[in-house]
This record gives sequence, C-alpha cells and structure tokens, in this order.
Amino acid sequence: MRNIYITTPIYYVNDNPHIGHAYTSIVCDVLSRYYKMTKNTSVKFLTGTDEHGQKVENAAKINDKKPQEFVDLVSKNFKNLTEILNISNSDFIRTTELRHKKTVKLVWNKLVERKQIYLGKYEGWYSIKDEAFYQEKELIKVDGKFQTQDGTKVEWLKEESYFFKLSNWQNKLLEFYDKNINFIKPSSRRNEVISFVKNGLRDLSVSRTSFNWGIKVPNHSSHVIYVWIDALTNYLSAINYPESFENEDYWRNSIHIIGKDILKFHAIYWPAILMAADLTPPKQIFAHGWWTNEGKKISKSLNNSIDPLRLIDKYGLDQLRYFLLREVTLGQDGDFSEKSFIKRINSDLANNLGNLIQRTLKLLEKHFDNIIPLKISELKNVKILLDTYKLVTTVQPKIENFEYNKALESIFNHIDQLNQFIDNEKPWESIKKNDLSKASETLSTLIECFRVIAVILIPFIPDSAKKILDTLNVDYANINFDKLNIKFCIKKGEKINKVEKLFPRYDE
Ligand code: ME8
Repeated sequence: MRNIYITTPIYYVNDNPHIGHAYTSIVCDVLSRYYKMTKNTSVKFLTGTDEHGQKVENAAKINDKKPQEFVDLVSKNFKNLTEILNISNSDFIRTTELRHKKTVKLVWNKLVERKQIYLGKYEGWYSIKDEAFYQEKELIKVDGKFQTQDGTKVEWLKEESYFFKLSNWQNKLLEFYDKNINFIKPSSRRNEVISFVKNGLRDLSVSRTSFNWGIKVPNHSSHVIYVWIDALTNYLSAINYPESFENEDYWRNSIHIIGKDILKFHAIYWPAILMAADLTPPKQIFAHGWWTNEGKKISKSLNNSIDPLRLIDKYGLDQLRYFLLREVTLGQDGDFSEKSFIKRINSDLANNLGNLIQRTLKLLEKHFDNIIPLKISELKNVKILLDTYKLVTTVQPKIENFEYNKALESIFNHIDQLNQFIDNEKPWESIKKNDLSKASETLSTLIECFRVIAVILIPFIPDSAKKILDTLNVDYANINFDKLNIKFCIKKGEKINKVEKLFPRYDE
C-alpha cells in the first residue's frame, strides 16, 4: 500500500477567499483525486486556515470583532469554498484548534531541547502583510520610505525576541537540496532557493511581543510564537505527528503545493526547522505561479479580486476548474480574463466534448432505443479504441509530473480525433441508408471511448465526468486507472440513460 499526503497552504483569514486560493486548492484536488484512482494508494489531503498573527488581529479590530469571533466567521467562508469547489480534502485544519496548538508547542520544545532557539533582541524591518522579516538589501526606497520589491509596506521593529539558529543550517540545507533533487519543483524555483541560501542565512526571529493573537511561547507568555512557525506546523498537527508516528509513512510521502510567494518559508525555513527538531523534511514542495486579472496584479488597493463564487454561479464549477487547469502551465503565471475563459470553455467543453457526446448519444436514443448494440470483440475499428486506451498511459505520468495542461491537451487532442472519426464514419448516413450494422459499430466504438475519456477526466472535472459515466451506466465507485482496459468495457444489450446537456455555450 502506498500512502500519500497532499497539502494546500493554510489560508489567512484576514480576507475573503479569491481565485488564487481556489486555484491552489483545485490543483491539489486534481492530484488527490488522481492518486486515489491509482492502485493500492491511500491519500490524505489537507487544507485549512491560518488564523493567528498580527495581520489577522488587525483585521479583527477593523471589523470590530474579537479575534476568535472574527476567525470563526472567516474560516467558515474558506470551508464553504472548499465544499463549493468540490475539493476532496480528508481534513480541514484551523490553527486555533487545540490539536494544532499542542503540536506547535511540542515542536518548539524540541527546538529548545536541542538548543536551536535562544533569546535575543530583534531590530529590523517587518512586513505585517507578508508576516515576514526583511533585510535592508531586500528592500527598495520609494519617496524616502523602504518597501518590499512588491511594494508592501514595512515597519521598523525593535523588540526582545527568540531566535532560531537558521544560520547553522545553511550547509545542511544545501546538502539536503543536493541529495533530494526533486524536493523543490519546478526546477527554476529550486535554483532560486539554492542561490538565496548560498547568499547566506541569518538567524530567524521566531517570537513577537508587541501583540497577543497567537500561540504563547511555553514558559514565557509575553512572547507569541512567530506566525510562520505556527502555520507551517499545521502540516504535522493534522497527522498527529510527531506525537504519534502512526502516520510517518504519509509524512515521508508528503507534497506541499503552494504559490511562489511563500516558497522561502516552505523550502528554506521549514526543512531547517524540521531537521533542527530531528524530524524529516517533507518529500516535495511544488510552487505554482501567480494569477493576474486582465494583466494587473490582484490586490486590495486595486479592488480587482476575482470572486470564484460569481464565476461558478454564472458558468459552472467544472468550467472554472477546466479553465484554470488548462490555460497555464502549472508553475508559470497566468492571466485571467472573462473573454478567454468563455472562449476556452466554449471551444473545448461545449463544442469539442459536449457536442460529440450529445450527437452520438442522440443517435443511439433515436435509432437504437438507447441500447448498446455491440460488444467490444465485435468492433472492427480497433485503432481508435487502442489509441483511447493508450491515452491513459500518456496522461498518467503527465499528472504525476504536474503537467496538467499537457495532460488535458492530450485528452482534448484525442477528443478531436474522435470528432474526426464520427465525421468520417457518418453514422447518420448509414442509418439513412438503413445500414444499421455500420452505425452500430461506430456508435458502440464511440461509447467505449467516452467511458475511458470520462474516467480520465474525473480528477479534472469530476462532476461532469461522473455525469457522463452516469449516462453510460458505468459504475465508477471503485474505478481506477488500471481498470481502464478492454476487460471492463461496455456491455452489449445494456440500456444507457438519456443524455442531458453537459456544457452550455456562452456568448463570446
Ligand atoms: O500565505 N495567484 O496565506 P494566504 C495564485 N497563511 N495563487 C494565489 C494568488 C494568486 N494571485 N493569491 C493567493 C499565506 N494565492 C499563509 C500560508 S502555509 C503554512 C501558510 C494562493 O491567504 C497561493 O497558494 O496569503 C498562495 O501561496 C496562497 O494563496 C497564499 O495564501
């Protein structure tokens, strides 16, 4: 049995969820659904909310709420989004939960025991928005004031603080990256991280005293544990590790999927903290790119956040999932515009896939009373069938390598071929000429191809894929990729269901 652990970042509850959060969760969902459909694999899939820190405390104040009351409210919005996006997570963690606080304290105490933490004084720049410390060389000066390269405000902090001996881990980290070539993906990000670490690491301030909303440092309650140590530890809390080693195997096969903005925390601080606490780093960090809105950075000040709920309401969930997954290469940045969204879903989902299924099944309904006319061994046009089965082995490694758009490209190129097949075979003409045996063959072949295509599409557009399988009367409860072959094919004489419209067309 293979155990796999997939995680999204835990999202800050200072604001409502937007398209970027939806994107990461969908990307993780594809992988989770995919692995669940591979043989002998068990998947744990975690998402959740990051509820401590100065940023959240300030947001609660602005909303005139007590922090706990505020985080309870906003966390619910993220949980709802998870449900609306049809995310198949097995757990949802909140950093205000007891199980999490317990693990954070445990990790902290391990670091203290191993002399990896000391008390000192922090004096330097801090960004509340990023909840991150910056060195002056990382900042730029605009109108006489320092800010981050992204234009985020920083403020000068001077306070007593605990420090983590990050500087001691520079060489160990470089050795670790060297030995674990696939730890950071894509490789361009790996190079970025390595050059950052080679430039030298300073000890990391890991406690704050100027606000309250967080987990208190054990035995020193005027200090709150730095929100990033708190947040990163969520990945352990959810599997009750290292308190119990029952889930160690999941941990050894853990994949953190994140946005490129938080790579430094995951690829540098996190493995260093874990090694310092004598724990194993996760198996892999995958950093995806950034979505912009019609070429502009999504930001509060521009008030241009894209609301996934509005898009789902207007166009449908699978349409949104499909666009986000198909439009960009995972790892690169993407630009959202409603125009390109509509164009993409019209051409691929409504025309290419939906229309093909619709016209095939309408013919079956009208002329064969919805009964599958032939069995596989009676079909002569084996090439198109074999190409369809082969698609499974083409797509699998692409998903495992995070090449989702290439996987979808292969699937939809193949659907093009199926469209060509029906156009060449012209079953409507055979029917007109009363040559029902030729039409039987074309339609039975296509139905078998739809079965395979629909199963391959489950990780990407689960609702629509299941709708197709329901129409074809395919039991997908225990279906997996290894079963996508001739042995489990369509059955002659079986009645399928009436086809419903799958993907509407929208005005371009
Ligand atoms: O950073 N494009 O939370 P956060 C793509 N709590 N992805 C985007 C995006 C965009 N425009 N905007 C946000 C935090 N994201 C911490 C994480 S984890 C231990 C703690 C996604 O609410 C992307 O995954 O700011 C990014 O990394 C994450 O949301 C940041 O979410």
